[in-house]
Amino acid sequence: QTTLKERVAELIPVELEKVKAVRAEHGSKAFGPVLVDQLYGGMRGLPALIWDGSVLDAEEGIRFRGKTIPEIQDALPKAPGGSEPLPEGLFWLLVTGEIPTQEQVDALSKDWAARAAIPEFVEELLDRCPPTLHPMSQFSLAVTALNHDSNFAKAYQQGINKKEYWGPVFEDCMDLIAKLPNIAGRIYRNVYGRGKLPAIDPTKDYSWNLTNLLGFAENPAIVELMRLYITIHSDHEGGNVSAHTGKLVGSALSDPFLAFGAALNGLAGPLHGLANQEVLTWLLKMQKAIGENASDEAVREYVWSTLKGGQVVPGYGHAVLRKTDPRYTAQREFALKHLGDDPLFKLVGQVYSIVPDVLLQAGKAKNPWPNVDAHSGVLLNYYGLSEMQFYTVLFGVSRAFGVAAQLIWDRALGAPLERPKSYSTEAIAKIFKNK
Ligand code: NMX
Ligand code: MLT
Repeated sequence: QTTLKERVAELIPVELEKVKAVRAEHGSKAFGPVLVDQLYGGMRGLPALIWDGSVLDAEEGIRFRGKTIPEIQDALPKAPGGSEPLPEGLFWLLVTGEIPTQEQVDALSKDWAARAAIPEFVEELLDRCPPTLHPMSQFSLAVTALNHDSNFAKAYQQGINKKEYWGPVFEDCMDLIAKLPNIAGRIYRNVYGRGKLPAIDPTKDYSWNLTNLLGFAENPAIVELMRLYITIHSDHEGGNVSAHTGKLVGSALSDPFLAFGAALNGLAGPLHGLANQEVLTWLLKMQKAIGENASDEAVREYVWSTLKGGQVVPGYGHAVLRKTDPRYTAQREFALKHLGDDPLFKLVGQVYSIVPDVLLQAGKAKNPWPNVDAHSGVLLNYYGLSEMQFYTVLFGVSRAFGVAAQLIWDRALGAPLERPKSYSTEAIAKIFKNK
C-alpha cells in the first residue's frame, strides 16, 4: 500500500503543473480593488494567501478539501466500534485531497506512535516550568525547542537543493504531530498534579493515545469526542491568526517547529483559540452570578452587562462566518447524543437562544452567531477535563494538522518569502490626497 510520503511525491509534479496552468491563465487577473479601509481593518476580505487544505464560506462554513464536516464524518475511516472520523484520515485528506483507506490510516497511527517520544531535555524543560505558567506558553516553548532535532534545519545547513526541501519538511511535520500528545500530556499532568505519564500504546490510534496521556481513555465516549475535536479544529483556511502565522514564519524557511511554535502564540490570544477557555470561564461566572436554572431574562441581562462592561461575549462572532459555525453544530450534535441534561450543556443551549438577539440589538458584531469555541469546553468539562486553561492546548494539537499540511505543500511548490507592502497613515494621506 502507498504511504503518505509516496503519495505526496506522486502528487508534486501534478500540483506543480496545476499551479503553472492556473497562473498562466489567471495570473494577471485582479480580484478587485483594495480599499484603504482594509489596511486599517485587519485585512478583512483581502485575498492574500494560497491555502489548499480548506476553504471557508461565510454562509456554509468550512470545507476540508471540498468536503463539509458531515461529509467527512461519513467518509473518513473510523476506529473499531467508533463512529467519529480518525484525525489520521483527515490529515491524509488535507495533504492529498483524497480519502485514505483504513489500512493507510492505521499505518499513520502506527507511524505517529513510533515517532511520539520527545527529547529528554524537552521533558526537563516542561518539568521545570512553574505550574503558574499558562499551558499555552509551555506548549509553544516545547514545540519551539523541538527545532533542536529538525531534519529540515539540518539539511538546510548541509546545503540541500531547494527542490528537495519538502522531504525533510514532511518528516518534521510528521514528527511535530506525533510528539504533540506527549507534550500536551506532560503539561496537563505537571500543571494539575495528575501523576506520571503512561507510555504510548503503538496498537492504538492518535486520539486514544492523547486521551490516555491525559488520563481519561478508560471512557470510550471522551476518546470519540477527542477524535471529533481533533478533526474539526484542524484547519479553517489560511487567514486565521494561527494558520497564517505558521505559513508566514515557514516562508522564511524557519523549520516546522519554529513555524508552528509561532502559530501557537497566536492561537493563545483570547480573540482566537483562547476563546474556548474564555467561554467556560464566562459561563461559570454567569452561573455564579445568576445561579443554576436561571431565567432567560437573567441570562439576557448578564449578556448585556458583559457588553456594557466593554467586553466581548466569548464564543460568538467571527471574522468570516456569518452563520452558526458548523463546528459548533457538530459538537452540539455530539452533546445531544452523549450529554443528556447536563446543566452546563443546557446553559450553552440557553445562551445560544439569547446571545444572537442581544448582539443584533447591540448592533456592532457583523456575525451574532456562535463559533467553534462556544461549545468545546462544555463537552470536555462533562468528561472531567475541567481545567479550562488547558483547552487551547487541545485546539493547538489539532491546528498542527492544518498548518503542517500547508507547510509541506508550500515547500514542495516553492512558495516564496511572504513580504506584503505596508504604508504609514502619512503616506496614505499623501497618496490619496487628490484622488
Ligand atoms: N461580543 C461583543 N462584541 C463583539 C463580538 C462579540 N462576540 N463580536 C464582534 N464584536 C464587536 C467587535 O469587538 C467590534 O467592536 P468595535 O467596533 O468596538 O471594535 C465590532 O463588533 C465589529 O466586529 P466584527 O467585524 O463583527 O468582528 P471582527 O471580525 O473584528 O472580530 C472576532 C471577530 C471573532 C474577533 C469577534 O467576533 C470576537 O471578538 N468574538 C469573541 C471572541 C471569540 O469568540 N473568538 C473566537 C473566534 C474563533 N476562534 O477560535 O478563533
Ligand atoms: C479558526 O478556527 O481559526 C477560527 O475560527 C478563526 C478564524 O477562522 O479566523
